[in-house]
Amino acid sequence: MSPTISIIIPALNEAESIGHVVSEMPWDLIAECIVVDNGSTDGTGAIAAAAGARVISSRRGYGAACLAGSQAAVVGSDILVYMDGDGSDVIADLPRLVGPIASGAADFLIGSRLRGRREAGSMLGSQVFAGHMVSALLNIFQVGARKKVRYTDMGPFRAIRRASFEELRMSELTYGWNLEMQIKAIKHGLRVQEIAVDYRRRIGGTSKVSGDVRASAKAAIRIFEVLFRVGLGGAGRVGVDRLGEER
Ligand SMILES: Nc1nc2c(ncn2[C@@H]2O[C@H](COP(=O)(O)OP(=O)(O)O)[C@@H](O)[C@H]2O)c(=O)[nH]1
Ligand SMILES: [Mg+2]
Repeated sequence: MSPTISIIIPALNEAESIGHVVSEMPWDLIAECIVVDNGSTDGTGAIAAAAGARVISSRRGYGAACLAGSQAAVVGSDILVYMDGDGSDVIADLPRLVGPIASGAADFLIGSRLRGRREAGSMLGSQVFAGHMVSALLNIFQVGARKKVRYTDMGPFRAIRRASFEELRMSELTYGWNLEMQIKAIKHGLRVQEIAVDYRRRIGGTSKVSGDVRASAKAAIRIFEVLFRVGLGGAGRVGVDRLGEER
């Protein structure tokens, strides 16, 4: 029996791309496409709905949007898939991303843009560097572990078994969300696989993170914070004090 898949797309002011992203959905493979819009001022939500998505809203923040989308997934959905709303991720990679979960071979699949083909200008040098640095640090955290998980990226296009997702008790509401999931996946002993995915430049609009020096610095700080806080143990209280404001 084929699994039930929910696609979750956080989208903030992505009017130029969201219609295209939603209309490209392989509807025969998925149960639903949830677009989480928390404060767009450009009609992103209406465009997404017209293209066939279920649109919901959430608190502000990338992680908050991902969490709200996960909680809104239909009852009976087995696999949660996350991707961005700016057209950078390539939906043709979906079957490779969910296949190992569907077959029972893995619990969490992450698409690595570093292993895949990247359109020129789609990722900044600093993002590539951050991926390498985080993976090096996570290797150090895993010294002595019997089976190591090797990540090369913190990419947004990823799939997780819903039961495993619930076990992780995700709570980071900012851009640290992706890394929190990766670290907790290691800590909970999930069967993790990384596959190569392609990555394109955003279709239009502006980046909320990598295109802006201040936002990038904030995201980098969040990522380090998550790396040390979740990586070194205190996973229980993650995020409670940062509801609301941050991305
Ligand atoms: N709902 C929601 N989506 C967000 C927020 N911040 C970013 N996003 C979305 O998250 C995705 C990644 O953001 P993007 O600006 O492309 O980051 P970059 O790819 O790292 O430059 C895009 O689909 C954004 O629209 C937010 O605060 N709320
Ligand atoms: Mg982007």
